[in-house]
Formats: sequence, structure tokens, C-alpha cells
Amino acid sequence: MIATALTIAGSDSGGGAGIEADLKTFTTFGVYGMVVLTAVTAQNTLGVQRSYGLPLDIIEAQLVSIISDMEFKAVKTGMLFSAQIVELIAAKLGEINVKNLVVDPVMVAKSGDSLLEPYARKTLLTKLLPLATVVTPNIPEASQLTGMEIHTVEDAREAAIRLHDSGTQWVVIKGGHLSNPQNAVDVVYDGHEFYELRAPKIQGSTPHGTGCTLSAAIAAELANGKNPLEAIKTAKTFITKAIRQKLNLGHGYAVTNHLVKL
Ligand code: PXL
Repeated sequence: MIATALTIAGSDSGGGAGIEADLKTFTTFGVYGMVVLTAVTAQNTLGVQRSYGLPLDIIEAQLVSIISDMEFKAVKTGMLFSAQIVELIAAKLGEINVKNLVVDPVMVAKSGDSLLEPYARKTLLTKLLPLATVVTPNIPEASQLTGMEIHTVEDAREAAIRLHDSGTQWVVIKGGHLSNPQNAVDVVYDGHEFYELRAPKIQGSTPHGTGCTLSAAIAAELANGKNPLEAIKTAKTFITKAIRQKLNLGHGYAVTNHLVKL
């Protein structure tokens, strides 16, 4: 039997982030991917030109189609666009008592364009995070969700404790934005212990699509039967390579290389 995973996310026409990044990452991990599309962005390496949230009924119909017929071993969520979409997804995933849910609390694109209505942050925290096995905020997202400023690894630990209080089992705070010149330090917390995952900081600017790719890799490894800590560690190794071998395909940002060999 092949491992299977579902991504609930938006489309990035440029293929660096969003559902395109998720499916490519699933494939690299040998996982068969399924999709519930929430939003469409017209996007390239220069930024997001347009963005459109799909009507609730077609989002619900996609979920019902998959849930009523197919098995998936893990789920990840990415761009959810609005509070109403977050509510819908949380209600449906709650009904089926979802297992192995990875929530990437996507808020803004690398270009600074908004991917989630500000009002929806609270819905994410109160409705979706309680269902999550793993949540993977970067520093600005963790800061928005907890209402605290995060500058140091100590701050990130405090934010991880607060996010764990929302009901999520594992918190991964991605340290790429911390002011540590040598290492990218991710803080991982399961409610009992802290783990710090370090990788030497890669020179040059970070490519587009790293967050989607990391969370998709964690979901893929959960689908492959790994425990959360193993899945998180393997995903970190993978994203480090995918950043190092980033691709220059347009006139703006480089994109994450989802096809690197593990
Ligand atoms: O990186 C977050 C993200 C998620 N989903 C879509 C995106 C982006 C970033 O641009 O476009 C569709």
C-alpha cells in the first residue's frame, strides 16, 4: 500500500509555494497526494498579482468527495484565505476526528502580500490548532498568534508554550527570522520537552515556498508512519537541502527546490 496525504491549501501559479509545493514534496517522499483547493493566486517570482478565495460550497464539496471515499494518513493545511474557510475546514476535520494534521498558519507571502484575513488568525488559533498534531509558524506568525514579540530563542520557547496551550500536540517555531547569524534554530516543543534543531544559516536570501515545503514534508513523513519528532527532523534536513539548491526561474525571488534527493 502506498502512503497517502491530503493538502488543503491555495494554488501558487508560480509553483514555488502552495498546493504545487505540497504535491511535489509529497511525491519526493513517495506519498500519493490529494487536494482540496481553497484559493487561487496569480503569482510569479515577483509577487502575488491577484488572489481569489473559492466559494465555501465548492471547498466543502471537495472535502466531502475525498472524505466519503478515500483514505489519507496525514493532512496539511496551508493558505486558508478567510475566517469562514478556516471554520469550515476545522468543522469538517473535527467531525472525522482527523489524525496527523499539520497546520502551517500561512498569513503573508514572501512578497508581503496577505494570504489570510487578519480576523481569521483568532479562528485559526481557537478552531484549527486544537485539532493539530503539529503547527509550524515562522516568527512573525508565532508573534501574531501569541501576541508577543519574539527576538530570541528564549522568546520562541515562551511562544511555543503558549501555542501548545491552544491544544496542538507539537509546536515547531521556525527560527529563520531570529537574529542569530550562525544557525537557523527551530524550537520544537511537545508540552514536556524542548528540542532545538540547528542548521548552519545558508548565505543569500531565503527562497519562496520554504514554509509550505517544510510542512508538506512533515505531513508526508507522518503519512509514511514516522512519529512527529522523526518527521520534523527529516523535514528539516530536507528543507535545508531544498534551500541550498534553490532555483532561479524568474526575475524575482528564487524558489525552493522540492525535487532534491533526501
Ligand atoms: O508561503 C505561503 C504560501 C502559501 N500558499 C500560497 C502561497 C504562499 C506564498 O506565497 O502563494 C498559495
